[in-house]
Amino acid sequence: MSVEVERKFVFNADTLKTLEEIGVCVGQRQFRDQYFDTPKFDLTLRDMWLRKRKGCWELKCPTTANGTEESSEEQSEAAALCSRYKEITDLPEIQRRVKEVIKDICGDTETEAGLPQEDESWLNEINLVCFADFTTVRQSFTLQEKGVQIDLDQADFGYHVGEIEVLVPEGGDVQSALKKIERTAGKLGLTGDQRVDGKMHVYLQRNHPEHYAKLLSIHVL
Ligand code: V4E
Repeated sequence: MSVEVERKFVFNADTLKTLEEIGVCVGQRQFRDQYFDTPKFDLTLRDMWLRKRKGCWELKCPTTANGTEESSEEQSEAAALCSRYKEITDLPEIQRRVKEVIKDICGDTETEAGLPQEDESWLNEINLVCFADFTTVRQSFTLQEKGVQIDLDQADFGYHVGEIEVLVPEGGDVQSALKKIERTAGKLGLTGDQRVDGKMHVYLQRNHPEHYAKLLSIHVL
């Protein structure tokens, strides 16, 4: 399991030019994301994001879900511009965590263990439905700074956003990841001191405005 530390940014033709000068384009790909939740949005209200991308399941959960306090360094200005999520890709572990939440709400449910990734029967069993479905064209870059990836995303619903991302093994050095991100932002000439909305912010705002408002009010978004 790893922790994804990332900072989103607004990009334009100048950012792309800078990136092409200081980085290496490592490819362009297109993928479809389908996000799932209960009809009452029990997962996303807990900041848990379950999705299927390219046939694989992924769950993003807050890193402080177990109540761990963050150090003052981790609450710095640079950190405030970044998000941190645990990324879980092991399907049985994803099912276990999702069921843990659902169980608290609807009581115990039984699902078949060891289902293949393509089998979606577990979704029906615990009443998960798709609430977001969109496709992204992503151009990825690396810089000399080790372990930093920069993605420029164009979503099919008319929103584009960049992200600087560093993956940290769980329990690893988040501080150093934040510093790498800050240095990279400097090289790209990013000046903003406000968090930039991700694709899901804009998707929910347009397609599920009430839920979006609720997530804002409880500070999930
Ligand atoms: C964690 C999260 C969501 C799930 C999607 O995460 P995101 O990083 O936006 O996905 P993507 O496709 O852009 O990047 P990849 O996963 O390929 O690296 S949707 C909302 N959140 C929470 C969240 C937040 N509170 N603030 C910011 C800036 N981003 C995400």
